[in-house]
Amino acid sequence: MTKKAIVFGITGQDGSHLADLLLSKEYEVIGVSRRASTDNTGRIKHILQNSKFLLVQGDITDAHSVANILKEHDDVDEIYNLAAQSHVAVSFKQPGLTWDITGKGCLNILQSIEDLGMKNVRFYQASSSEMYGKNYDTDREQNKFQNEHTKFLPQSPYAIAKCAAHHMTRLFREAYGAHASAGILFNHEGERRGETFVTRKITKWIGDFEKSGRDPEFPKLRLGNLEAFRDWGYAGDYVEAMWMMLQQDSPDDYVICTGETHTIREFLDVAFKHIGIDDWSNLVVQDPEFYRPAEVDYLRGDNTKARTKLGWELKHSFEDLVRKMVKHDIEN
Ligand code: NAP
Ligand code: F7E
Repeated sequence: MTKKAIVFGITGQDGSHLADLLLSKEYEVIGVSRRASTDNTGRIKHILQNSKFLLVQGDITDAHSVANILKEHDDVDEIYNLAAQSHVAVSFKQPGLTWDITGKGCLNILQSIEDLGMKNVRFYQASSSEMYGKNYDTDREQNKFQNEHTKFLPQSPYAIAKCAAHHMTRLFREAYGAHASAGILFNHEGERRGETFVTRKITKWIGDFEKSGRDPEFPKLRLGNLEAFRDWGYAGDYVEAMWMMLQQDSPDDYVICTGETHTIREFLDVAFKHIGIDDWSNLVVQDPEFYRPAEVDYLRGDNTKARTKLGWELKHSFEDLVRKMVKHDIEN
């Protein structure tokens, strides 16, 4: 029988990749997008005419809006909550909005599921490695890592809102028996990544610089802290893990990551090498505007549980990811 899924956050990076995956598995997909004064469907243009895809308008900060959508589609099998104000730096400037969307939005969906008695539906919450903030564990060789047992010590309004949503998901699982899982995803990137996240900001700049014919007058690339470590994977690989979590008999939480970590400086090295530049120091300016009031210095996940319990596999290496993004931004 055809399965049906609702995806909140359909217009985002992950929403668009997840929709592609679900449609390839013959799902009917109901994508929820909020009203915007300009077109926000750029990432899903290629599926708008698909007869198995339906775009509906809704906003997760509005409990009525969420309930109306769920009432109308109360026969769905799976609900994915990927909607968020997902930019960490923005969350320091707009903490209230971030709380309403990234924190309370999740509650609005979970409570609607419960109120409508949708006992058979499976729910996915997009949790984040940002929840670990300053914290990590260490292995026998004193290497730092985070896994499902590492305690959260969030460092931004975004991360605190994600912690609230994460615990709400766990609570609905324990209190009401909801089939509610959370993926604690480490940074994942790709050609569809928003242009103000650091990886895409770099690869987009390189693409534009190449298109300028390496014009010496081309404005320099302005970045903040280059020393933070991130565990970067490819978004297309990560949405498969989301789907796998909802195919399990029991709901649970899983860390999704590569297990490798690199600094922003290392990302710059690999990205610039791709266009034959070994020394990028005269092309990049460190600008205080892009430093955050509080930073997350080190993220490196341990994906053992996802690999062993879900059978999830990583398909793209760090080098593949950077190459793919640079190539895309040069060619498009
Ligand atoms: P993204 O590109 O920023 O997409 C966020 C989506 O949420 C967009 O579709 C956005 O719509 C939608 N949205 C924002 N506010 C909304 C509201 N009030 N009501 C309904 N929809 C709303 O984020 P992403 O990278 O795809 O990430 C997907 C999810 O995973 C997010 O929850 C993010 O916090 C989380 N996450 C991401 C990463 C990562 O590295 N990418 C890692 C861990 C967790 P508009 O297009 O209209 O703005
Ligand atoms: O920053 C540094 C910045 O904004 C990464 C979101 O998807 O992943 C993402 O959050 C690092 C930070 O991602 C610039 O200080 C330097 O140390 O690309 P980012 P993020 O904050 O790690 C997690 C897992 C999520 O859940 C989030 O939704 O790069 N950095 N210079 C900069 N960052 C930005 N954005 N811009 C700069 O110019």
